[in-house]
Amino acid sequence: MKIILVYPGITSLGFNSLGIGAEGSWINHGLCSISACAKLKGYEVKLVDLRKISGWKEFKKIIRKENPHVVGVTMVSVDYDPAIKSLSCVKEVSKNIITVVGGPHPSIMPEECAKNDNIDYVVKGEGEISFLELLDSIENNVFPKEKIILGKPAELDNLPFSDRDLFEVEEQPWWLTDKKPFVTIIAGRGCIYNCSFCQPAERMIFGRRVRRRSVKNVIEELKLLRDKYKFKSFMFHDDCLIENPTWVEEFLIKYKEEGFNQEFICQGRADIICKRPDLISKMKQAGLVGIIIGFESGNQRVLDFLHKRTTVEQNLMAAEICHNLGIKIQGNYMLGIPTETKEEMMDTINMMKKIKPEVQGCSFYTPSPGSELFNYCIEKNLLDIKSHNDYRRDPYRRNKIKGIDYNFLLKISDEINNQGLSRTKILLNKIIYYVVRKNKFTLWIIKKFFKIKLIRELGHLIVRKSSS
Ligand code: B12
Repeated sequence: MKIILVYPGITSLGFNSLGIGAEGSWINHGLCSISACAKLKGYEVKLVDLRKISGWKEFKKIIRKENPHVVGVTMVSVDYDPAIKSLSCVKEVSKNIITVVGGPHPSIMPEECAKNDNIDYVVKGEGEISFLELLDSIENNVFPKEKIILGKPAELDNLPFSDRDLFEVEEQPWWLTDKKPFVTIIAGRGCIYNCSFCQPAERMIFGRRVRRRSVKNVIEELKLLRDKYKFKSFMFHDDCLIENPTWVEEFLIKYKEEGFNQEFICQGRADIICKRPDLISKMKQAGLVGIIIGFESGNQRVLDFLHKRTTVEQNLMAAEICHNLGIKIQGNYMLGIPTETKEEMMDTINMMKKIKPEVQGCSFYTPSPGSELFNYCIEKNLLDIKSHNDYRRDPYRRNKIKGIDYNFLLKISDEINNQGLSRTKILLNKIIYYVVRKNKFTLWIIKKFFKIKLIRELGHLIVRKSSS
């Protein structure tokens, strides 16, 4: 039986964007994992990466040529529109192809997906076991009556490693390292924290119990990646790798024992860094070069409103610890949070000026389906999002939250985003936003003729100015 998986992540960069910066080159571990399981069971699996093709005409041509039995589409809320379009194209080619959706958005909003006639099945939650069971029954001509299928949580160490060959792309280094080859890895599922801008989305996907692979299992995958890709740097995709210091300490010992000295990056929290500077120092000795920290706000009332459970003092101290250890920081923070005043926003700007992260992760708060704060915005009638497309992080989309002065946000964020940039780079930034990203033809010329240099720069500048 032939299965086509679809990666629809073109909301920002569009078709023909494979290889452009991080966004054009990241792989999707959810698809890689279900692909590895399906291949292990003997199914033929191929990927259609929308970033690789020229448009819907080509998409339909591929589906027609491949003539799969099943098409499986992943989606986060931002990619809902291209994901749904791909499903209608599949059904236009043949109504007999069984379509299945899974991933964060279908896990959070299964009913919305189930209403769509072009979708036959919605997998809510983890896909490895349930998607395989569904494929087996389809192969035996048994079609489950229920459209929404509950995913069963997998025993992580029993899963095959991600099928990275599915994606025909070389992952590009995240901004905190430039060492190539670069790979990404994920050591666990879920997050123990309750930040209102994120949770309970992850519990809806992965269940209440946060799980982590054994150190042995992660090291085995890294050994394989070392043999196969000779990677020089890697990134842990986990929401907060350091939430389990015991695991990290065991990992560091084994990492060194197995002869690894490659650079790595992970996400962390200010409070843990302050509590365990010794751990961060050990991580640095093993290869940690950069850490992504969600500082979120420089105002304590706002931090408490977000249920972040950190303090402004911890934010400043954590940054100092990292700077002193020579670890680069990507400082993520948000502006335009519901209830936030202009003075409170300025507290954040002033905090970020003190923190001086190597990479500015400035976001204009975007309500994300599945989060407590999203529900709050609905309850209070604050949501100004008009279509799924508006969940994208394009800062020129200003209809996120009602009553926010987005011109003010742009002005104050520019103050730090442009800090340290030459006039030419600031100008380039403006050109990219006002012309290039609005004009597909210019983007095409850049992709075609300046592939390596400008595109890396383009990716970099996008991140420095993007909002969530
Ligand atoms: C790493 C990561 C990123 C990376 C890379 C993303 C990528 N494409 O690989 C970066 C930092 C760039 C990123 C960006 C964004 N991210 Co992000 N990210 C994550 C994170 C931390 C891990 C993703 C991961 O690899 N998970 C592990 C895999 C195994 O899980 P999975 O993908 O969910 O797949 C499983 C199931 O969902 C299911 N499944 C998935 N696909 C399919 C398909 C089928 C057919 C089936 C049957 C099953 C199935 O089976 C899989 C295996 O069990 C998650 C949180 C988390 N812990 O998962 C957030 C998360 C996915 N991100 C999120 C968001 C909001 C974003 C952004 C929109 C942020 C922004 N505004 O810029 C962008 C969107 C970019 C994009 N188009 O993908 C949200 C999505 C919520 C939502 N409502 O959709 C999450 C859930 C975090 C959160 N709780 O808010 N992200």
